[in-house]
Amino acid sequence: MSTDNPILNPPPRKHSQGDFSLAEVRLANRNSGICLETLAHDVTPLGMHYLLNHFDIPTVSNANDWHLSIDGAVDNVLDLSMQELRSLPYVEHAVTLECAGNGRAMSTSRWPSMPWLHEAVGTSVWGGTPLRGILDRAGASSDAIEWVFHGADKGVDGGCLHSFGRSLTMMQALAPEVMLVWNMNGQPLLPQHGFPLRLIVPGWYGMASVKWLNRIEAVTETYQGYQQVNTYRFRQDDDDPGEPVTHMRVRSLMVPPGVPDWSSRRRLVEQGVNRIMGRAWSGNGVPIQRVEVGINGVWEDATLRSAQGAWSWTAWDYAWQAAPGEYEISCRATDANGAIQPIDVPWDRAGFGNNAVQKVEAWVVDSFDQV
Ligand SMILES: Nc1nc2c(c(=O)[nH]1)N[C@H]1C(S)=C(S)[C@@H](COP(=O)(O)O)O[C@H]1N2
Ligand SMILES: [Mo]
Repeated sequence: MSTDNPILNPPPRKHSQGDFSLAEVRLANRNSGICLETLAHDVTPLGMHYLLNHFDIPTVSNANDWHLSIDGAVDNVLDLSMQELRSLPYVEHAVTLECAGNGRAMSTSRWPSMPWLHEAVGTSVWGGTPLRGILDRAGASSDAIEWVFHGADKGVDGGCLHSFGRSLTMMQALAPEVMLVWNMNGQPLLPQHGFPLRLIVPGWYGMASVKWLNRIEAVTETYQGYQQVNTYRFRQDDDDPGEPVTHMRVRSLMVPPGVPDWSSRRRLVEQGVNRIMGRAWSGNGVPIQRVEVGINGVWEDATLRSAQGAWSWTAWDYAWQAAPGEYEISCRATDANGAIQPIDVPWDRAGFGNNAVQKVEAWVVDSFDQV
């Protein structure tokens, strides 16, 4: 293989500022975010959940041809068809997923990757079977320390050709909320969300929830896959060994009030009471304790509505008495551990974990009857 192949011998990646590159726009067209107005739904409508696909979506025309193998350091190697999986105990849970790169494009110095603003989040009712039952059946050998989840999609990142794979420690994988799923909001998974089978790891950033899952492998040494060790680490700079990205950080988003200006997405609002609503969530099953709404930097408490379950976002709302003028509207959540969203973007080399507050620009007018 020639050494000047730019895919296998890529130049070092560089941060950028200002205008988005063609490569960023290309990624943004493949990986959609939610439309913020769908935050009004408890469950994100099917097809409107955000998407993050590193490589190509595998072509799977018949779920009945799919197999999941469970092998490596196990007592019983298993090879399960979708029919066999569907005969296992069925559970459904509403789970909020968020991409670890959500907010990346808000950094002044951007890592060349998917340029998310705020909308890489969604909540679905995932249906399938608890992972634990299957892992117990396979039985990890006494020297096994991790389970590796392999997806069917393959591609290159940082010069490394690999299929998408992630690992969990034995303990993390045995958590009762971790699921193997084939349904999303009562329908079969859509192709882009992992049809016919994926993992869902509630409370974690999305990268842990491996799609197009076809192999679970017990390993006796820590998994060194690209998506485990080369990326998904919080790092200050290139030399920082960093810390693995795991659970979601506390965050909130609002449905922007009023109506949008088509291209800038700034909001035009009619004076009077405007109910601002949104969602807040944190990771690792930690509940939301408080949400505040900031109107030109003056913070007031929003009212929390009940959460749909331990792993799903909490609804909140706030009655804004809007008088004519120009506004910046923000929302900020605090979780039960006291973690609060920062106002400014926290620095991370690859733009992971940016949970800085959302800011919406709005102009309030007397009445829409004038227009
Ligand atoms: N096989 C595979 N699984 C994957 C990915 C991927 O590219 N390939 N992307 C991960 C990332 S980074 C996220 S944020 C979630 C996104 O899930 P969604 O597209 O269903 O929202 O899937 C995760 N699972
Ligand atoms: Mo992600």
